[in-house]
Amino acid sequence: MPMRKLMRSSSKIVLTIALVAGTLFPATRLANAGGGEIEVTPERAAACAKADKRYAKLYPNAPDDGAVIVKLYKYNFCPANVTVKPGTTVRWINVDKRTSHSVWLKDAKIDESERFFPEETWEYTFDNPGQYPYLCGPHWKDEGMRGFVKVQP
Ligand SMILES: [Cu+2]
Repeated sequence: MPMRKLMRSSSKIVLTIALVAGTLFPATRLANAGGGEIEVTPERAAACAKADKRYAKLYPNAPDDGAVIVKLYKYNFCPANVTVKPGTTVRWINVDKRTSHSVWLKDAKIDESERFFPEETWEYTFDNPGQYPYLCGPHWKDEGMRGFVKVQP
């Protein structure tokens, strides 16, 4: 086979492999392949800045009971990545206006939460060190709504 043709066909093979890999492992998954952390795009960071403002407005006098707060807003977990000590409760608060969400610690084989509506919460206490990627049941596939909890050793 002439070199040119060989090069062309091997680049086709590379493309095919990339396409297959893209099908098997969606982009978000590939982006997480390293440490499991969620990639925060500028768009998601901007949405989370709004989520913080909304949270502050909704709960101006929220007591600090040691729980780590993750807001759910416009198909984002805010912040998407949290690192906590063992025994920490993470409390997810829906600060959206209409949309209900869930928290699904699928890889840890923990049942998906009920769908919770704006200004409702769900929480979980992480006793064991490890990495806990999680999803929003209704929105992880199409909206890439995913989060990540790292529990320190
Ligand atoms: Cu959701």
